[in-house]
Amino acid sequence: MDFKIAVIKGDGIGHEIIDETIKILNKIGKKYGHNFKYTEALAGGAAIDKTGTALPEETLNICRGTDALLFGAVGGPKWDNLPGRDRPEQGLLKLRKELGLYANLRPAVMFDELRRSCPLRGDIVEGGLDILIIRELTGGIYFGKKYTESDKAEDTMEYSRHEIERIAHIGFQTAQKRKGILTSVDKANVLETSRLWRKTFEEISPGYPDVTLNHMYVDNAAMQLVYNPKQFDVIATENMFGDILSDEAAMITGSIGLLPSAALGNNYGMYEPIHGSAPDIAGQGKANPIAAILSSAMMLKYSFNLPEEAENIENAVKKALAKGCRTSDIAMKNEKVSTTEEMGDIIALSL
Ligand code: GGG
Repeated sequence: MDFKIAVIKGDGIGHEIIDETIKILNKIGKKYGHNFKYTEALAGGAAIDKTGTALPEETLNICRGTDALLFGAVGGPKWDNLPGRDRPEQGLLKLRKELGLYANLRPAVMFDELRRSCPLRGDIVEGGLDILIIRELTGGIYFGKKYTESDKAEDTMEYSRHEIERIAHIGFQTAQKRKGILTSVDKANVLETSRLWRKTFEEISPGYPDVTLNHMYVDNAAMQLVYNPKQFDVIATENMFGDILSDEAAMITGSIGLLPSAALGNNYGMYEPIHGSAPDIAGQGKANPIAAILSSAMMLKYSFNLPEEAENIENAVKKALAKGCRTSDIAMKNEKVSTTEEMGDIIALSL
């Protein structure tokens, strides 16, 4: 089959990790007889440099003409203080909004292959870890009204019932397919938006009698993720809380370089690692391509309905880890460190 994929490498390590991901997709295409046709587009800092804006109209047109979007990462100090210009991150936010990608699935899975050697928590998380964080992606404080003057700045958190309802349904339906436990994370003891969030989840809950709904304040959830991560199965939360909690969950599984994501709307999907552009290691072959490669597996599953091909990629990642391949973020002290390209090669050989 033929599939059209928009590719935005973005900034920093975005290039290296997406190059490895395309290597894997091409091999999968060959193996299963699919033709993946890529069209590159610009967003973020690279787009600011070339066009003056973080999300050129042409990029949106390219995405709209494709079946799915593979995204690397955006941002970097070079674009931090450009007066009167977009920041690179605004390009990513606008892209999600324009394409209607409101549901962000962020699985945090600890690989058995890393459990014993994980630099952080592998030793204490017995029996593995498999959490799915669902982050609302097109509302909240990232999209509310903003205001800045020299000595004052404001960001506004806004949510409509409709925005909460649609993400709540995704949360309940996802929990139904897993263990039937949904934890809704908010800050309802302080925020009005969180009170509406909690009320809406409560109202929807009777429609899903097979799902147990729990509520947790975000500060407690941050603590519980470190203290006892295995109590969670599906977490549904608003935009900023989900951004923060998924980075935290990533470190419990070993590295932020391992976590993929799918940003889904009603008829389009964008797939990106949850990590940013890591300008400090860009261009040095140090980035871990696994998060991006696993994001492409999510693309095969959710946008192209190719579950077998997706599983092939997931298994190849596990095999590469079982063979001892480690980029620097997941290597123990005396372990050999592989480059981004070497990790991509070993995964490709394991397909
Ligand atoms: N691949 C994710 C990425 O580039 N992250 C940088 C960023 O803009 N993060 C903000 C967000 O995800 O909302």
